[in-house]
Amino acid sequence: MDGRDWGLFLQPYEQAVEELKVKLKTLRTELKNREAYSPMEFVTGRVKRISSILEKAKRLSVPMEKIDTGIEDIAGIRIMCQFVDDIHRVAGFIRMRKDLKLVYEKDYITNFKESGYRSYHMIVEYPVQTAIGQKHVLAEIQIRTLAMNFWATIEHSLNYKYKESLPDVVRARLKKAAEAASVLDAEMSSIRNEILDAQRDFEEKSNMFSSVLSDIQELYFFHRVREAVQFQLRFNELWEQEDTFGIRMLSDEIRSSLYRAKKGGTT
Ligand code: 0O2
Ligand code: 0O2
Repeated sequence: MDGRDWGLFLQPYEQAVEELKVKLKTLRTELKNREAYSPMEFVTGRVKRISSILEKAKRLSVPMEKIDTGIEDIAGIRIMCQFVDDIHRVAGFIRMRKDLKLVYEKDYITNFKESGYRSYHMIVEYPVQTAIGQKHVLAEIQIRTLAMNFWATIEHSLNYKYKESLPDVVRARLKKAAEAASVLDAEMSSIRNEILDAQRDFEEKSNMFSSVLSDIQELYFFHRVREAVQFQLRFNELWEQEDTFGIRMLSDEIRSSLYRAKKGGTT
């Protein structure tokens, strides 16, 4: 040990984690209010334990006086998302922020690790206001899906418990499990896209139907009663037959008729 006061050294990191957690949880709530769906499921954070800092410094040959620049994840934030696409949106929101500076990014989703580990990492520099002035600390923001988090949490605890004694066959099985989690993520994304497509389709149809009905109403307003009644009957018939294409054609016909009515022309 270098006789450092760890409490004082870690204080700005604790502050950074607390502040970033509040800010990112606020972003989550704001997105939920704005869009009824937040790309962030939940946010957690931690300051690295002293023993882990010392272990990592030794492994990366970082001298004690340089650990604040040599170890980038003393302050760590984790953001969990439902879908892989959400990860990229969240990364975009972080890049835009003016209260931190992006140092660099590591895409362990495209380039997953040998262990099977997948996550998106952003190393940021965050200014903390302390009693003796401003201090910039490094923080690592890990963004991952719930499936990636499920895998990483279990793998981390197994690795932590068994360290180097983890047999190769177990490592290989963990790697396979990571691939299964990735397949699950892809399947969930595809199901979601299908739902979104169906929703868009439904909304488009329902907008078209309402505009047809309001155009027919308008024809009455212009005293085109006979025409309006005929259009209404044709609409009812197509509706019964679930003939969306037919309704689309009818909609164009009603539009032209309404246009002529507005110009005061004849049918
Ligand atoms: P809410 O309103 O319940 O979401 P904290 O000390 O609470 O500021 P910290 O230290 O990161 O935050 O705590 P922790 O225990 O790691 O959990 C952080 C937040 O993530 C907590 O909510 C947990 O409820 C939530 N969380 C943890 N695991 C899961 C999970 O698997 N699914 C979901 N949906 N949420 C989870 P908060 O922050 O207390 O607020
Ligand atoms: P903690 O606090 O226990 O989570 P390194 O790859 O470690 O030599 P670097 O460049 O800092 O050095 O690492 P990296 O891989 O960019 O990010 C480090 C963090 O990512 C780790 O922190 C883990 O949280 C996570 N991580 C990276 N690889 C794996 C993996 O194979 N399995 C799991 N479960 N997590 C991983 P630490 O240091 O483990 O600290």
